[in-house]
Amino acid sequence: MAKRKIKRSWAEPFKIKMVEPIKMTTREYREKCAKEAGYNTFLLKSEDVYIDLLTDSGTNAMSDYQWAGLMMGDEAYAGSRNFYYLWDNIKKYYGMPYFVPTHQGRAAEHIISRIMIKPGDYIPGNMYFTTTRLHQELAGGTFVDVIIDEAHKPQNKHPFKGNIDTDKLEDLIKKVGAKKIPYISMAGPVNMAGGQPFSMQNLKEVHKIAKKHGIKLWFDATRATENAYFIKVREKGYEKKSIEQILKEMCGYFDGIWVSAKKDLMVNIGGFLATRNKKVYEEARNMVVVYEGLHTYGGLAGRDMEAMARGIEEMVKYENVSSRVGQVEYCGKQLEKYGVPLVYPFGGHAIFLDAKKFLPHLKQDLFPAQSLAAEIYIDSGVRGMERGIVSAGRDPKTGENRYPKLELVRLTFPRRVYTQSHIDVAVESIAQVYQDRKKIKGLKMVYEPKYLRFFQAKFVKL
Ligand code: P61
Repeated sequence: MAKRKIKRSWAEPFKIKMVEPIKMTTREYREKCAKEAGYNTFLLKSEDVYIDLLTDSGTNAMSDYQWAGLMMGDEAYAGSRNFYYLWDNIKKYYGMPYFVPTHQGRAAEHIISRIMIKPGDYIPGNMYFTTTRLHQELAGGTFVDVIIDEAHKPQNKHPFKGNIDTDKLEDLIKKVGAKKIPYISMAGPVNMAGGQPFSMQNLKEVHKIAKKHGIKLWFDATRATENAYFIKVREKGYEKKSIEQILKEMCGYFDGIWVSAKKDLMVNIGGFLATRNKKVYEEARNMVVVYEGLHTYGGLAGRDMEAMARGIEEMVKYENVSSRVGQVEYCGKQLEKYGVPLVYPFGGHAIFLDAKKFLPHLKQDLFPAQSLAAEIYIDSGVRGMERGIVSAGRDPKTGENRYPKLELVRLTFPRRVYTQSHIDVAVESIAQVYQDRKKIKGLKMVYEPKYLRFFQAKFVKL
């Protein structure tokens, strides 16, 4: 008998020690919940959600090592032991000498934007992120998207769709002058583009341009280990390097970083900024006492900083990143079998449904992605998030709606939380909604808050 090639599967590098029961609900019940929430998945009660793929932010399962660390919290107002341990790990793994803790990522964005940006400045970046851009705008700056065109095309399979288009960057510098650009803002992987990474090659080119013009380069390193993973598996010359080495090399090109620790670090709360620039550090260290708390806790408890420090040690482990990205890929491959339109390549933290292609009969003003996220919830209790016209908000100068090219629903995977069967259930639900897509008629917005409207906007069905 001829020998068959036997498939060798991978599995998660952990086992489950404690479980959290989740509520099973009926379609009728979920219809009522969705209506009450104004068809906004951010306004649903979590207990009415079955499988929560809203975000991977603060929703991760901590390890026993992290939980044990919570008991080691040094809750002194000043000089907590946990702060120094976290600082040591930030130096060791991100290679930045100075650090300021904050309660979460946007607090670090606030402080950096206030320090670096003057009214009238321009901040080029590889696609906007909601909170990042808002803080840049509130500081008087204008964000300019300089990501490569491929990032705006869901079907394009470029392996590094998070790359900056260096021609676009040079053009902006020529147009407004280097003095009006306080820093280039680079995120990796790019959340709104579908979790798409930048390459080390691109980073080196951007760094060269920044240096030539005397412009600073800052990194949104919120999911940096996923970017490092993609460099390892997709970029020539990095196959044999560890996540730890690649992360260090990436950070080496930046003047500073900001991080929402609620992602890579696998904690429920936390953030920080870190830099090699002493002057920026001193300003940030001073500003944090106004908005967050003393510079040795920045709005966090000592125990939170301990869990972050331990999370850093876990996040760089290859099997932790590869199993996470592997789970995302598994979901994408299953959805593909049903012909569901997706963003390619599959991202690091989430699968993105292409709502424009999913619901071609709905114009963008009828909020296709918002409608789709609501329908998926109603079908099965699976919660995703709109990433389209609602998230893009209005232009602060004209007050007009922005019409992003990408109109997406994000299904995001909390780290170490859901099993393959949960994914199968989510996939089957989305396949069902896809089959019944013609029944979806769109939504009308009836309440719109001023800032980050997607969090609290309300809709009614048409
Ligand atoms: C998320 F719908 N992300 O992806 P904070 N940078 C980056 C992030 O992904 C990020 C922050 C900075 C969230 C939470 C969230 O429009 C939204 O700790 C790349 O959340 O303050 C957060 O970090 C901010 C969801 C944020 C959203 C904004 O789910």
